[in-house]
Amino acid sequence: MTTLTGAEAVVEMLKAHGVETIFGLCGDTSLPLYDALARLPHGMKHVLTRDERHAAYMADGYARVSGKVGVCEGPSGGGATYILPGLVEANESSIPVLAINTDISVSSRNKFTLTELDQKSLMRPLTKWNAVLDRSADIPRTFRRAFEEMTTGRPGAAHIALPFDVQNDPVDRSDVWADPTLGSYPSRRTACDPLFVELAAKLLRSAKNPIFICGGGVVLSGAEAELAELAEKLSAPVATTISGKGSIDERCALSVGVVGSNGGTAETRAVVDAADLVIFVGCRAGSVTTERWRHPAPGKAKIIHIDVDPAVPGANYKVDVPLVGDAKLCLAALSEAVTGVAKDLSLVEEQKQKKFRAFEALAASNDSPIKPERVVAELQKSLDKDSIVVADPGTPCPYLSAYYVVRGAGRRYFSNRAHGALGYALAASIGAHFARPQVKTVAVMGDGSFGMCVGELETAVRLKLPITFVVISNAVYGWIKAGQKTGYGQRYFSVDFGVTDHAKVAEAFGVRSWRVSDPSKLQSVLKEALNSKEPTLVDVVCQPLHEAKAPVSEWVA
Ligand SMILES: Cc1ncc(C[n+]2csc(CCOP(=O)(O)OP(=O)(O)O)c2C)c(N)n1
Repeated sequence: MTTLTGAEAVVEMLKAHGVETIFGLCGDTSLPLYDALARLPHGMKHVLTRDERHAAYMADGYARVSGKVGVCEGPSGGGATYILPGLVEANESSIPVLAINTDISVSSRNKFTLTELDQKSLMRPLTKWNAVLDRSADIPRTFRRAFEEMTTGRPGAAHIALPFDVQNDPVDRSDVWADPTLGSYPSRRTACDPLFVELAAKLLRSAKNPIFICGGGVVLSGAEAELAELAEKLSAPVATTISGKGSIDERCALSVGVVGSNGGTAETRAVVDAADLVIFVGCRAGSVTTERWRHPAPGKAKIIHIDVDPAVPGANYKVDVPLVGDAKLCLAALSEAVTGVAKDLSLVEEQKQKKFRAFEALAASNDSPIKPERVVAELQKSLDKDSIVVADPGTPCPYLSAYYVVRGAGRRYFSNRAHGALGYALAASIGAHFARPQVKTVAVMGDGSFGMCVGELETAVRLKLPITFVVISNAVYGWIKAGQKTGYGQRYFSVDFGVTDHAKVAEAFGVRSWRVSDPSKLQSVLKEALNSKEPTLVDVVCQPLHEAKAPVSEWVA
């Protein structure tokens, strides 16, 4: 029997699943794995990161944009606890990310060994599937299972703990094989029951004002064309969640934009409220999208709910017809079952005009500090339609979600909407760049986020990545201060922090940087930054959220 070491088998299994890029950070327990990566002619790129959290965020951004599994790795102990935030965001956002943490030897367990940690228990609630390897012979089937779990059904994250001695023990080479189709998602599409398709078609035929509310599932499934065909047939408006941005070209007459309490506006809410039938597609109908399950109002509209996860339809709304299956297949089946009708779309047009009139008035303001609307408008003008924008929570996510118009369908804009942890966008934009290096990638973050991710500027500089970072600088955890303003009688408490010149910080890392406080300079600075072939950062001195006109209709927790 020809054998490989366990570490060599891991490298071969990743390669066999079509992995091209691995994001990670070294450690004592990872030495055999790194040595295998150094010795074997695998052709995969290893991106050294400065923190495992960011390795996972990079893998997440990479997976969202590439349509492939994102892979990250780190060592035992702190490497596992630090990789965890990225893994849980990916899992809850239905993004296939595989995290590998190396571990202490099986033979060293239960001896107070440095970095010993129960990785199985730690990762279980945070992932779709996880395993701790106890012997090298299990490596091939464990990796096959992980890829299958990540890319079938509802996509999600997987975790494998890889002990030091397991990396050195033998694996039979003949067992090292994979089905490479499991390296992309969705790898296996499941069709919906034709009986339910007919029931749904009946509702669609009788509805006066149907509306689609699309979550992340449409882009994950690659169902944009099927959605457009069905919506056009029905003359039905298409609203999205933040993760659903990209389901439809937002310049199109049917597009309503983002709804909900983070990126929705009174105008988008009015369109939802007018519906007598809501078709949720790949959308969990969670608290933000539905403004705490009030829009749509329960019982007011009939509900068709399409989701690949059978647990989703019926979780939050009484569903008239559940359609369990892949979004692309479900929408295509519905399209077959209905005939075209023309409907009046004037409400959508009127509300959109109203929303953008209010936005443009603020975006035209020459006030300093610069209004968030101005930043969005200048980015919209400067970026070409294929650019990718990644937004952090705080000011960036609601304002960009509401007013940045995605031109074209597919992944062009995303944010970490499962847990909304600050400090995601910078690393996720690095992952996005590796997935689609031919387009411009931009990360927009608050200064709270900047403080949580700044170390990865070194990664961007070392790898000469032509990404532009935009910092919304206001020296405050603005979103929370705005909450204290509207909900707690302006009793501001422990939300303000000191002013930092982020351009100077970035410059010290070797990033070409600008600090802009004059709105009339923003356009020319952005142009220069965006045209650069190296990492650039624009620090924008911005109006804090509690003083701005928020796009959200209400602050809700
Ligand atoms: C890791 C993490 N901790 C706390 C929060 C809660 N939180 C949500 S928004 C926000 C303020 C964001 O501040 P900043 O990044 O400066 O952006 P701003 O709101 O000022 O635009 C905070 C603290 C969070 N989302 N993530």
